[in-house]
Amino acid sequence: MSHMTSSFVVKSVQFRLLFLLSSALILTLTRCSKDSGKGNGETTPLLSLNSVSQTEGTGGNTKFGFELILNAASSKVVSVEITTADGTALTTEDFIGVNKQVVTIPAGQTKTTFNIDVVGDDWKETTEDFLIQISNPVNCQLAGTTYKGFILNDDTKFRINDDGSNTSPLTYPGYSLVWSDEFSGSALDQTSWNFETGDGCPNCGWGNNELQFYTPGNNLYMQDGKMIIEARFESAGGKNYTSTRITTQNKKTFTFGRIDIRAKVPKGKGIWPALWMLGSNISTVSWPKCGEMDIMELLGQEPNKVYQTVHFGPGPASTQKSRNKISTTAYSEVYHLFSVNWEMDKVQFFVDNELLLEMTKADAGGADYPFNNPFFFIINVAVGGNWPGSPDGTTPFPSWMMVDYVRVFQK
Ligand SMILES: [Ca+2]
Ligand SMILES: [Ca+2]
Ligand SMILES: [Ca+2]
Repeated sequence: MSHMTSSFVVKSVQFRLLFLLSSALILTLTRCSKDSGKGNGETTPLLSLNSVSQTEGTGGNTKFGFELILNAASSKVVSVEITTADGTALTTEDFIGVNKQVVTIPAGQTKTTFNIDVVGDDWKETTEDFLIQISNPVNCQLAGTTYKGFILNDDTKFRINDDGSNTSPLTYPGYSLVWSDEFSGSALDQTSWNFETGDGCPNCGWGNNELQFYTPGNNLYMQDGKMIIEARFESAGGKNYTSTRITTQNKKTFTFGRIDIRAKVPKGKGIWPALWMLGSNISTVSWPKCGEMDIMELLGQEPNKVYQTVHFGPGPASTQKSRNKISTTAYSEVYHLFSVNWEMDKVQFFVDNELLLEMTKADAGGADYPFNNPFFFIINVAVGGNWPGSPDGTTPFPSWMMVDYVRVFQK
Protein backbone atom coordinates (compact mmCIF):
# COMPACT_ATOMS: atom_id res chain seq x y z
CA MET A 1 0.00 0.00 0.00
CA SER A 2 2.69 2.57 0.93
CA HIS A 3 4.68 1.79 -2.17
CA MET A 4 1.73 2.65 -4.47
CA THR A 5 1.30 6.14 -3.00
CA SER A 6 4.97 7.07 -3.35
CA SER A 7 5.13 6.03 -7.03
CA PHE A 8 2.17 8.19 -8.16
CA VAL A 9 4.19 11.28 -8.98
CA VAL A 10 6.78 9.34 -10.93
CA LYS A 11 4.04 7.66 -12.97
CA SER A 12 2.41 10.91 -13.92
CA VAL A 13 5.73 12.21 -15.30
CA GLN A 14 6.20 9.03 -17.28
CA PHE A 15 2.71 9.36 -18.76
CA ARG A 16 3.37 12.88 -20.00
CA LEU A 17 6.63 11.77 -21.65
CA LEU A 18 4.90 8.87 -23.30
CA PHE A 19 2.18 11.20 -24.63
CA LEU A 20 4.76 13.48 -26.24
CA LEU A 21 6.65 10.58 -27.79
CA SER A 22 3.51 9.02 -29.31
CA SER A 23 2.41 12.32 -30.80
CA ALA A 24 5.75 12.58 -32.57
CA LEU A 25 5.46 9.01 -33.80
CA ILE A 26 1.95 9.57 -35.20
CA LEU A 27 3.18 12.66 -37.03
CA THR A 28 6.06 10.69 -38.55
CA LEU A 29 3.79 7.83 -39.67
CA THR A 30 1.31 10.19 -41.33
CA ARG A 31 4.11 11.94 -43.19
CA CYS A 32 5.42 8.54 -44.47
CA SER A 33 1.97 7.51 -45.71
CA LYS A 34 1.50 10.81 -47.54
CA ASP A 35 4.90 10.36 -49.15
CA SER A 36 3.94 6.94 -50.51
CA GLY A 37 0.60 8.18 -51.76
CA LYS A 38 -1.52 6.10 -49.41
CA GLY A 39 -2.93 8.96 -47.43
CA ASN A 40 -6.15 10.79 -48.04
CA GLY A 41 -8.26 7.70 -47.42
CA GLU A 42 -6.59 5.44 -50.04
CA THR A 43 -5.89 2.11 -48.41
CA THR A 44 -3.38 -0.39 -49.74
CA PRO A 45 -5.34 -2.74 -52.04
CA LEU A 46 -5.42 -6.46 -51.47
CA LEU A 47 -4.09 -8.65 -54.27
CA SER A 48 -5.28 -12.17 -54.94
CA LEU A 49 -4.95 -14.75 -57.67
CA ASN A 50 -7.31 -17.34 -59.09
CA SER A 51 -6.07 -20.90 -59.27
CA VAL A 52 -6.38 -22.32 -62.77
CA SER A 53 -7.60 -25.79 -63.88
CA GLN A 54 -7.16 -26.40 -67.56
CA THR A 55 -6.50 -29.22 -69.98
CA GLU A 56 -2.94 -29.78 -71.00
CA GLY A 57 -3.24 -29.64 -74.77
CA THR A 58 -1.40 -31.85 -77.18
CA GLY A 59 1.64 -30.75 -79.18
CA GLY A 60 3.33 -27.50 -78.23
CA ASN A 61 2.63 -25.46 -75.15
CA THR A 62 -0.68 -24.34 -73.73
CA LYS A 63 -0.92 -21.01 -71.96
CA PHE A 64 -2.47 -21.12 -68.50
CA GLY A 65 -3.67 -17.57 -67.81
CA PHE A 66 -3.53 -16.54 -64.16
CA GLU A 67 -5.45 -13.40 -63.26
CA LEU A 68 -4.04 -11.10 -60.58
CA ILE A 69 -6.91 -9.18 -59.01
CA LEU A 70 -6.91 -6.10 -56.75
CA ASN A 71 -9.88 -5.51 -54.47
CA ALA A 72 -9.60 -1.79 -55.37
CA ALA A 73 -7.68 0.25 -57.90
CA SER A 74 -4.55 2.05 -56.76
CA SER A 75 -3.28 5.44 -57.89
CA LYS A 76 0.14 3.79 -58.10
CA VAL A 77 1.54 1.02 -60.24
CA VAL A 78 1.18 -2.24 -58.35
CA SER A 79 3.69 -5.05 -58.85
CA VAL A 80 4.59 -8.46 -57.49
CA GLU A 81 7.12 -11.16 -58.35
CA ILE A 82 5.97 -14.56 -59.57
CA THR A 83 7.95 -17.75 -59.04
CA THR A 84 6.75 -21.24 -59.98
CA ALA A 85 7.53 -24.42 -58.07
CA ASP A 86 6.99 -28.13 -58.65
CA GLY A 87 3.92 -29.86 -57.34
CA THR A 88 3.18 -33.23 -58.88
CA ALA A 89 3.91 -31.47 -62.18
CA LEU A 90 7.60 -30.86 -62.81
CA THR A 91 9.43 -27.83 -64.20
CA THR A 92 10.51 -28.24 -67.86
CA GLU A 93 8.85 -31.67 -68.19
CA ASP A 94 5.31 -30.42 -67.51
CA PHE A 95 5.51 -26.62 -67.44
CA ILE A 96 7.97 -23.81 -68.13
CA GLY A 97 9.10 -22.38 -64.82
CA VAL A 98 9.53 -18.69 -64.05
CA ASN A 99 11.67 -17.17 -61.33
CA LYS A 100 10.84 -13.77 -59.80
CA GLN A 101 9.08 -12.62 -62.93
CA VAL A 102 7.78 -9.11 -62.26
CA VAL A 103 4.09 -8.65 -63.06
CA THR A 104 2.52 -5.18 -62.85
CA ILE A 105 -0.99 -3.79 -62.67
CA PRO A 106 -1.09 -0.24 -64.10
CA ALA A 107 -2.31 2.58 -61.86
CA GLY A 108 -6.08 2.85 -61.82
CA GLN A 109 -6.65 -0.73 -62.95
CA THR A 110 -7.72 -3.74 -60.89
CA LYS A 111 -6.39 -6.74 -62.77
CA THR A 112 -3.90 -8.21 -65.14
CA THR A 113 -3.16 -11.67 -66.50
CA PHE A 114 0.15 -13.48 -66.75
CA ASN A 115 0.70 -16.78 -68.53
CA ILE A 116 2.52 -19.95 -67.58
CA ASP A 117 3.32 -22.29 -70.45
CA VAL A 118 2.23 -25.89 -69.89
CA VAL A 119 3.89 -28.56 -71.99
CA GLY A 120 1.38 -30.62 -73.99
CA ASP A 121 1.79 -34.30 -74.78
CA ASP A 122 -0.47 -37.13 -75.90
CA TRP A 123 -0.11 -39.39 -72.82
CA LYS A 124 -2.96 -40.13 -70.49
CA GLU A 125 -1.96 -38.73 -67.12
CA THR A 126 -3.22 -38.11 -63.64
CA THR A 127 -4.19 -34.50 -62.86
CA GLU A 128 -0.96 -32.72 -61.99
CA ASP A 129 -0.39 -29.45 -60.20
CA PHE A 130 2.26 -26.77 -59.95
CA LEU A 131 2.61 -23.84 -57.57
CA ILE A 132 2.52 -20.10 -58.19
CA GLN A 133 4.32 -18.23 -55.43
CA ILE A 134 3.85 -14.45 -55.08
CA SER A 135 6.43 -12.28 -53.38
CA ASN A 136 7.77 -8.72 -53.09
CA PRO A 137 4.45 -6.81 -53.25
CA VAL A 138 4.76 -3.11 -54.16
CA ASN A 139 1.78 -0.84 -53.40
CA CYS A 140 -0.39 -3.80 -52.47
CA GLN A 141 -0.91 -6.40 -49.78
CA LEU A 142 -1.03 -10.12 -50.53
CA ALA A 143 -4.24 -11.99 -49.75
CA GLY A 144 -2.23 -15.19 -50.16
CA THR A 145 1.26 -16.15 -51.27
CA THR A 146 0.77 -19.56 -52.89
CA TYR A 147 -1.71 -20.62 -55.56
CA LYS A 148 -2.02 -23.66 -57.80
CA GLY A 149 -2.30 -24.53 -61.44
CA PHE A 150 -4.00 -27.85 -62.20
CA ILE A 151 -3.11 -29.62 -65.45
CA LEU A 152 -6.05 -31.77 -66.52
CA ASN A 153 -5.66 -34.83 -68.69
CA ASP A 154 -6.95 -34.68 -72.28
CA ASP A 155 -5.47 -37.92 -73.58
CA THR A 156 -6.44 -41.58 -73.87
CA LYS A 157 -3.11 -43.24 -74.70
CA PHE A 158 -1.24 -44.83 -71.78
CA ARG A 159 2.44 -44.27 -71.26
CA ILE A 160 3.44 -47.94 -71.15
CA ASN A 161 7.10 -47.17 -70.40
CA ASP A 162 8.45 -50.71 -70.73
CA ASP A 163 12.23 -50.50 -70.61
CA GLY A 164 12.62 -54.30 -70.79
CA SER A 165 13.44 -54.73 -67.10
CA ASN A 166 12.99 -58.13 -65.44
CA THR A 167 11.73 -60.18 -68.37
CA SER A 168 11.52 -63.97 -68.12
CA PRO A 169 12.30 -66.80 -70.57
CA LEU A 170 9.67 -68.38 -72.82
CA THR A 171 11.00 -71.85 -71.99
CA TYR A 172 12.34 -73.65 -68.93
CA PRO A 173 14.25 -76.96 -69.26
CA GLY A 174 11.90 -79.87 -68.58
CA TYR A 175 8.79 -77.63 -68.65
CA SER A 176 6.33 -76.65 -71.35
CA LEU A 177 4.18 -73.58 -71.57
CA VAL A 178 0.64 -74.83 -70.85
CA TRP A 179 -1.15 -71.48 -70.78
CA SER A 180 -0.32 -67.83 -71.05
CA ASP A 181 -2.02 -64.55 -71.63
CA GLU A 182 0.33 -62.07 -73.25
CA PHE A 183 -2.44 -59.44 -73.27
CA SER A 184 -1.67 -58.65 -76.90
CA GLY A 185 -5.31 -58.53 -78.05
CA SER A 186 -7.56 -55.51 -78.23
CA ALA A 187 -9.91 -56.84 -75.53
CA LEU A 188 -9.62 -59.08 -72.49
CA ASP A 189 -9.93 -62.75 -73.46
CA GLN A 190 -13.12 -63.75 -71.71
CA THR A 191 -12.66 -67.41 -72.56
CA SER A 192 -9.98 -67.29 -69.83
CA TRP A 193 -11.05 -64.39 -67.62
CA ASN A 194 -14.15 -63.24 -65.74
CA PHE A 195 -14.92 -59.75 -64.57
CA GLU A 196 -15.76 -60.00 -60.91
CA THR A 197 -18.04 -57.03 -60.32
CA GLY A 198 -19.51 -55.18 -57.37
CA ASP A 199 -18.08 -54.84 -53.91
CA GLY A 200 -18.16 -58.46 -52.73
CA CYS A 201 -21.51 -57.97 -50.98
CA PRO A 202 -24.28 -58.95 -50.07
CA ASN A 203 -22.19 -61.75 -48.55
CA CYS A 204 -19.32 -59.26 -48.41
CA GLY A 205 -17.03 -62.15 -49.12
CA TRP A 206 -14.08 -59.93 -49.94
CA GLY A 207 -14.18 -58.88 -46.33
CA ASN A 208 -11.52 -56.16 -46.26
CA ASN A 209 -13.79 -53.10 -46.03
CA GLU A 210 -12.45 -51.95 -49.36
CA LEU A 211 -13.70 -48.71 -50.91
CA GLN A 212 -13.89 -49.63 -54.58
CA PHE A 213 -16.70 -50.85 -56.80
CA TYR A 214 -15.45 -53.29 -59.44
CA THR A 215 -16.97 -52.52 -62.83
CA PRO A 216 -17.58 -55.02 -65.64
CA GLY A 217 -14.60 -53.89 -67.67
CA ASN A 218 -15.01 -50.10 -67.70
CA ASN A 219 -11.71 -49.80 -65.82
CA LEU A 220 -9.73 -52.21 -67.98
CA TYR A 221 -7.73 -51.29 -71.05
CA MET A 222 -5.52 -53.14 -73.49
CA GLN A 223 -2.67 -51.32 -75.19
CA ASP A 224 0.68 -52.31 -76.70
CA GLY A 225 0.62 -55.83 -75.25
CA LYS A 226 -0.34 -54.74 -71.75
CA MET A 227 -3.51 -55.21 -69.71
CA ILE A 228 -4.14 -52.06 -67.72
CA ILE A 229 -6.39 -51.78 -64.67
CA GLU A 230 -7.38 -48.24 -63.80
CA ALA A 231 -8.47 -47.27 -60.28
CA ARG A 232 -10.56 -44.11 -60.39
CA PHE A 233 -11.96 -41.64 -57.92
CA GLU A 234 -15.58 -41.74 -59.09
CA SER A 235 -18.87 -42.85 -57.62
CA ALA A 236 -20.51 -46.14 -58.57
CA GLY A 237 -22.54 -48.75 -56.72
CA GLY A 238 -22.53 -46.69 -53.54
CA LYS A 239 -18.72 -46.50 -53.50
CA ASN A 240 -16.45 -43.53 -54.15
CA TYR A 241 -13.91 -45.42 -56.24
CA THR A 242 -14.05 -47.79 -59.19
CA SER A 243 -11.58 -50.39 -60.35
CA THR A 244 -11.41 -53.82 -61.99
CA ARG A 245 -10.96 -57.33 -60.68
CA ILE A 246 -10.54 -60.28 -63.03
CA THR A 247 -10.32 -63.97 -62.25
CA THR A 248 -9.82 -67.23 -64.16
CA GLN A 249 -12.24 -69.03 -61.83
CA ASN A 250 -13.94 -71.99 -63.56
CA LYS A 251 -12.00 -71.15 -66.76
CA LYS A 252 -8.29 -71.68 -66.13
CA THR A 253 -7.16 -73.54 -63.04
CA PHE A 254 -3.76 -75.03 -62.38
CA THR A 255 -1.99 -77.35 -59.99
CA PHE A 256 1.82 -77.08 -59.82
CA GLY A 257 4.24 -75.55 -62.30
CA ARG A 258 6.26 -72.42 -62.84
CA ILE A 259 4.23 -69.21 -62.94
CA ASP A 260 5.60 -65.87 -64.17
CA ILE A 261 3.66 -62.61 -63.99
CA ARG A 262 5.35 -59.45 -65.18
CA ALA A 263 3.75 -56.20 -64.12
CA LYS A 264 4.25 -52.57 -63.25
CA VAL A 265 2.38 -51.63 -60.09
CA PRO A 266 0.82 -48.33 -59.05
CA LYS A 267 1.73 -46.32 -55.99
CA GLY A 268 -0.09 -43.85 -53.72
CA LYS A 269 -1.70 -44.01 -50.30
CA GLY A 270 -4.54 -46.52 -50.09
CA ILE A 271 -3.85 -48.20 -53.45
CA TRP A 272 -3.58 -51.97 -53.12
CA PRO A 273 -2.66 -53.89 -56.30
CA ALA A 274 -2.60 -57.68 -56.16
CA LEU A 275 -1.60 -60.65 -58.33
CA TRP A 276 -2.84 -63.75 -56.56
CA MET A 277 -4.54 -67.16 -56.58
CA LEU A 278 -7.29 -68.89 -54.65
CA GLY A 279 -8.02 -72.58 -54.28
CA SER A 280 -10.69 -73.63 -56.79
CA ASN A 281 -12.66 -75.38 -54.05
CA ILE A 282 -13.37 -72.09 -52.25
CA SER A 283 -17.11 -72.40 -52.96
CA THR A 284 -17.28 -75.75 -51.17
CA VAL A 285 -14.67 -75.60 -48.39
CA SER A 286 -14.59 -71.79 -48.00
CA TRP A 287 -11.65 -69.51 -47.16
CA PRO A 288 -9.01 -69.97 -45.78
CA LYS A 289 -9.30 -73.76 -46.05
CA CYS A 290 -9.14 -73.45 -49.86
CA GLY A 291 -5.77 -71.72 -49.60
CA GLU A 292 -4.58 -68.39 -51.00
CA MET A 293 -1.30 -67.62 -52.73
CA ASP A 294 -0.46 -63.92 -52.93
CA ILE A 295 2.16 -63.72 -55.66
CA MET A 296 2.41 -59.94 -55.33
CA GLU A 297 0.77 -57.43 -53.04
CA LEU A 298 1.85 -53.87 -52.38
CA LEU A 299 0.53 -50.99 -50.33
CA GLY A 300 0.78 -47.83 -52.40
CA GLN A 301 1.99 -45.76 -49.45
CA GLU A 302 5.01 -48.09 -49.21
CA PRO A 303 5.88 -48.32 -52.90
CA ASN A 304 9.33 -49.82 -52.26
CA LYS A 305 7.97 -52.91 -50.51
CA VAL A 306 6.28 -55.95 -52.06
CA TYR A 307 4.72 -58.83 -50.17
CA GLN A 308 4.35 -62.50 -50.98
CA THR A 309 2.05 -64.44 -48.67
CA VAL A 310 0.22 -67.74 -48.28
CA HIS A 311 -2.99 -68.11 -46.30
CA PHE A 312 -4.29 -71.48 -45.16
CA GLY A 313 -5.79 -73.28 -42.18
CA PRO A 314 -9.11 -74.67 -41.07
CA GLY A 315 -10.55 -71.17 -40.39
CA PRO A 316 -12.39 -69.06 -39.65
CA ALA A 317 -9.21 -66.93 -39.29
CA SER A 318 -6.31 -67.73 -41.57
CA THR A 319 -2.88 -68.92 -40.71
CA GLN A 320 -0.38 -67.17 -42.90
CA LYS A 321 3.23 -67.07 -43.88
CA SER A 322 4.44 -63.85 -45.44
CA ARG A 323 7.66 -62.26 -46.62
CA ASN A 324 8.39 -58.86 -48.11
CA LYS A 325 11.17 -57.39 -50.18
CA ILE A 326 12.28 -53.78 -49.94
CA SER A 327 13.79 -52.20 -53.03
CA THR A 328 15.88 -49.03 -53.20
CA THR A 329 13.43 -47.71 -55.82
CA ALA A 330 9.65 -47.80 -55.97
CA TYR A 331 8.24 -50.92 -57.62
CA SER A 332 6.15 -48.56 -59.73
CA GLU A 333 9.26 -47.34 -61.56
CA VAL A 334 9.74 -50.35 -63.87
CA TYR A 335 8.18 -53.73 -64.66
CA HIS A 336 8.99 -56.52 -62.21
CA LEU A 337 8.69 -60.28 -62.38
CA PHE A 338 6.68 -62.12 -59.75
CA SER A 339 7.00 -65.90 -59.90
CA VAL A 340 6.06 -69.18 -58.27
CA ASN A 341 7.79 -72.57 -58.38
CA TRP A 342 5.04 -74.89 -57.30
CA GLU A 343 5.39 -78.62 -56.76
CA MET A 344 3.95 -81.38 -54.58
CA ASP A 345 4.08 -80.31 -50.93
CA LYS A 346 6.13 -77.16 -51.64
CA VAL A 347 5.61 -73.66 -53.11
CA GLN A 348 8.37 -71.10 -53.60
CA PHE A 349 7.75 -67.42 -54.39
CA PHE A 350 10.19 -65.12 -56.19
CA VAL A 351 10.53 -61.40 -56.90
CA ASP A 352 12.73 -60.77 -59.94
CA ASN A 353 14.00 -64.35 -59.57
CA GLU A 354 15.04 -63.87 -55.96
CA LEU A 355 13.53 -66.47 -53.61
CA LEU A 356 11.48 -64.69 -50.98
CA LEU A 357 8.97 -67.14 -49.50
CA GLU A 358 8.84 -70.91 -49.23
CA MET A 359 5.84 -72.86 -47.97
CA THR A 360 5.95 -76.61 -47.37
CA LYS A 361 3.40 -79.14 -46.20
CA ALA A 362 5.38 -79.42 -42.97
CA ASP A 363 4.97 -75.64 -42.39
CA ALA A 364 1.20 -76.11 -42.30
CA GLY A 365 1.43 -78.93 -39.81
CA GLY A 366 0.33 -81.25 -42.58
CA ALA A 367 -3.44 -81.38 -42.14
CA ASP A 368 -4.43 -77.95 -43.45
CA TYR A 369 -2.08 -77.77 -46.42
CA PRO A 370 -4.27 -76.83 -49.43
CA PHE A 371 -1.54 -76.17 -52.00
CA ASN A 372 -1.69 -79.56 -53.76
CA ASN A 373 -5.09 -78.62 -55.23
CA PRO A 374 -6.10 -76.57 -58.31
CA PHE A 375 -5.98 -72.78 -58.00
CA PHE A 376 -7.22 -69.91 -60.19
CA PHE A 377 -5.75 -66.46 -60.81
CA ILE A 378 -7.04 -63.09 -59.59
CA ILE A 379 -5.71 -59.71 -60.69
CA ASN A 380 -7.10 -56.55 -59.15
CA VAL A 381 -6.36 -53.08 -57.85
CA ALA A 382 -8.19 -52.46 -54.58
CA VAL A 383 -8.67 -49.02 -53.06
CA GLY A 384 -8.64 -48.60 -49.29
CA GLY A 385 -9.68 -51.28 -46.84
CA ASN A 386 -8.38 -52.59 -43.56
CA TRP A 387 -4.83 -53.20 -44.68
CA PRO A 388 -3.83 -50.14 -46.75
CA GLY A 389 -6.20 -47.63 -45.12
CA SER A 390 -7.96 -44.96 -47.13
CA PRO A 391 -6.49 -42.87 -49.92
CA ASP A 392 -5.99 -39.15 -49.30
CA GLY A 393 -5.27 -35.97 -51.24
CA THR A 394 -1.80 -37.24 -52.15
CA THR A 395 -3.13 -40.37 -53.88
CA PRO A 396 -2.96 -40.03 -57.65
CA PHE A 397 -6.18 -40.84 -59.49
CA PRO A 398 -6.55 -42.43 -61.88
CA SER A 399 -3.94 -44.99 -60.85
CA TRP A 400 -2.82 -47.88 -63.03
CA MET A 401 -1.44 -51.40 -62.83
CA MET A 402 -0.02 -52.66 -66.12
CA VAL A 403 0.36 -56.39 -66.59
CA ASP A 404 2.57 -57.65 -69.41
CA TYR A 405 1.78 -61.37 -69.15
CA VAL A 406 0.75 -64.34 -67.02
CA ARG A 407 2.52 -67.58 -68.00
CA VAL A 408 2.13 -71.09 -66.63
CA PHE A 409 4.73 -73.78 -67.37
CA GLN A 410 4.34 -77.39 -66.28
CA LYS A 411 6.42 -80.56 -66.36
CA1 LIG B 1 -2.46 -33.78 -74.13
CA1 LIG C 1 -1.04 -35.95 -71.32
CA1 LIG D 1 2.39 -58.53 -73.03
